[in-house]
Amino acid sequence: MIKKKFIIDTDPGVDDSAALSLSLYDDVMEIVLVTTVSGNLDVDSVTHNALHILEKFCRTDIPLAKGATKPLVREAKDAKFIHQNYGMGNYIPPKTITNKPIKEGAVEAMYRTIKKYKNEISVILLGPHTNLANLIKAHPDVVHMISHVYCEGCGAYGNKIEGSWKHYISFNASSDPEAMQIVFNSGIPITIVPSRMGRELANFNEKEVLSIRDINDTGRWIYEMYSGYWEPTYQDRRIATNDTCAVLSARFPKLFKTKRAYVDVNTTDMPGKTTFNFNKRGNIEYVYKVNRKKMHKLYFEAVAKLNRFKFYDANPTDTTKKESKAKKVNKAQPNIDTKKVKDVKTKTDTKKVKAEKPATKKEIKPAKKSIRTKAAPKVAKAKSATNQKADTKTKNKK
Ligand SMILES: [Ca+2]
Repeated sequence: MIKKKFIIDTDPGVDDSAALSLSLYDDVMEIVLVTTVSGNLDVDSVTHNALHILEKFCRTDIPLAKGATKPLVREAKDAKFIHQNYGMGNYIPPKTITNKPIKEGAVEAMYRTIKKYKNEISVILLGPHTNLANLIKAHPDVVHMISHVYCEGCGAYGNKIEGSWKHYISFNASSDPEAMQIVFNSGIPITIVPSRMGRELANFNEKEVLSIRDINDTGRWIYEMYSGYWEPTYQDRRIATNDTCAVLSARFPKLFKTKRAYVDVNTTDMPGKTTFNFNKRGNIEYVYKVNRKKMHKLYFEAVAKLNRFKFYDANPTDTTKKESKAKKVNKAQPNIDTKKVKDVKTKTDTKKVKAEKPATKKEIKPAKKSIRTKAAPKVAKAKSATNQKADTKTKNKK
């Protein structure tokens, strides 16, 4: 099967970490480059996290280039209040890793790679758009060489908070609106997965998160990250899957329904506010609907595929006991057992969840298709030491 080539630009980030890991052994996606950008944490921290993920999943063959240390014209801000101090929820990445970034910076590495695979590469932006904007500024010809851009953030209809509708300004948009404006006006075909998709239409509830934990060690790792990443402003416990949806929109476009638009990004009085002008000739595919059941099934299958990787010495779930009986596989040359993928239950096993010791509050801390057009005409996220802090900051942000 011929794979489609992708560059993933990211700032891990809980959701970024899950999204990146699920793309590493996909049958269709070939990740040719990972670039990092200042966003959820400073660029050194997110680079460390991304390198750790590639190392953990035996994909140090994928080059990683470090990108922008700050937005185009603004000071960098972070989202530790939801992604936690190390950016990976309740999971603490090791201090020491052996994987290293390449010497080239993100802009030059992207340009070289995109030129090498002219019109074959799609770029998935999971953080602020700084790197791609810098690339377009430095090498304007690149806009004719990129097949497609998939990104997460923004919203066309605002956000309902505490009973009233407010303009929705997502973290990625407000962090570097000038960069986002350059990308959206570039004429490159773009798919936008609005934040509402991951939060309200394709989110995981608490029971589903527990089911992810029980798939395998990778699921337990994702659970540990998620357990420090409950979405604020909602009364129930839910995990937003924004970045994962952005990757899935590239991998499984039929899962989502889109409509075309032009979009303008405010860079003055409400930085990051996006205004959509729905128009059949627009260069933006705005994602407004998802097949939630199928999306969750594909997610579970992708996690199950990563069952050769160990994050923990012991696993408390029955699932792991079964896995321990599985044949040992050389970690350096991971072998995907597709049979096992089929065996994995993709729906919540209610009996099993009930049979296990229920997670205590302490365990699950809430603390925490396209056309190329000419340039478009004019037309937040993540919990810290306490819930209160997170909620307050979030409200202030919105
Ligand atoms: Ca991100």
